[in-house]
Amino acid sequence: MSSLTEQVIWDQFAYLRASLKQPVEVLRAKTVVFVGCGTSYYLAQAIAAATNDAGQNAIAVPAAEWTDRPGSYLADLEGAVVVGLSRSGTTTETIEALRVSRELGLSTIALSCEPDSTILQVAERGIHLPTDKREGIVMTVSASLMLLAGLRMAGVPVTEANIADAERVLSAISKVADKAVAGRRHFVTLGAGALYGIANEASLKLQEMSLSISQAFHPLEYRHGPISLVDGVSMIVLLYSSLTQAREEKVAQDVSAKGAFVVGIGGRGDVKIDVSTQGPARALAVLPALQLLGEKVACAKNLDTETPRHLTKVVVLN
Ligand code: F1P
Repeated sequence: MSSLTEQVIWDQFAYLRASLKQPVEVLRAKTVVFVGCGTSYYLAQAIAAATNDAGQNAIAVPAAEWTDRPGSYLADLEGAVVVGLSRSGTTTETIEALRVSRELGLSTIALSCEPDSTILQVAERGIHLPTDKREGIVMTVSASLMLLAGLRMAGVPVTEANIADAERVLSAISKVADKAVAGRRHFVTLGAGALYGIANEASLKLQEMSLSISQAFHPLEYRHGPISLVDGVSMIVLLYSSLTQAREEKVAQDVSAKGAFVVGIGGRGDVKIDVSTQGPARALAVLPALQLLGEKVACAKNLDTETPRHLTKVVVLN
């Protein structure tokens, strides 16, 4: 019997397809600043990279950092548009980041999965993305929804084919997850470009859902020190990019030779999951599978992801 968390992961595609019908504006400004917390910040990283790929200057900043020191991330604030991502729409730091942005005279947009949430009221413009009410503390379907909307705002054409690809990748990883997870206690996720934010999100899922020590890096960075941790209990998830696949496959060979079990998503590994989506939309094609991987590691450790340790659905600071 699968958990409610797993059922929500499997059932997310109807929500993704429905969201394709929602109008979104393609962002055009001197610079687009995506802000968020936790999962929403990592989605911001992926969306910002996709936005740059589409020819529009963009950065991703943790919400509290943008509130406290915007100048450390963008020297010239003039003409910037700030996009706040928040499933709940009530995360204190993200609300503050938008409020500060308005005080600075910047345009603001909010993405949220809660109707009429605070963030949608604070921002000048907002997009509500209806989500599965069964979703628990750990973000799954809402993360995919905000990523999809953000990619479309970047000007990335997300299609039914990409959503169907995400379903296939999810199904494929469900068939090999138990083999990949067995006996593994050290987890690493690697991704480049827009996939680096997804690697961070996958790592956060492993931390939140399965209480695993997990790290995320750019693939070619891994040899520069962190590789020292690889041994026979390492599982390394490599999110391949078509552009750099050959060099990434050499990283897979290096870590495999040191004892790691490599989950190759879009390329070579001890298990290889095919991905047909190319370009920045690949971030969406692989995200649901990575959500399930977190759930599978949690199951292997007999952990209930409906009650993740120390976490609440929203972080509200007083
Ligand atoms: C942000 C967040 C989540 C985290 C946990 C607490 O929420 O930090 O990323 O997984 O659920 O809240 P939100 O601003 O997107 O609602």
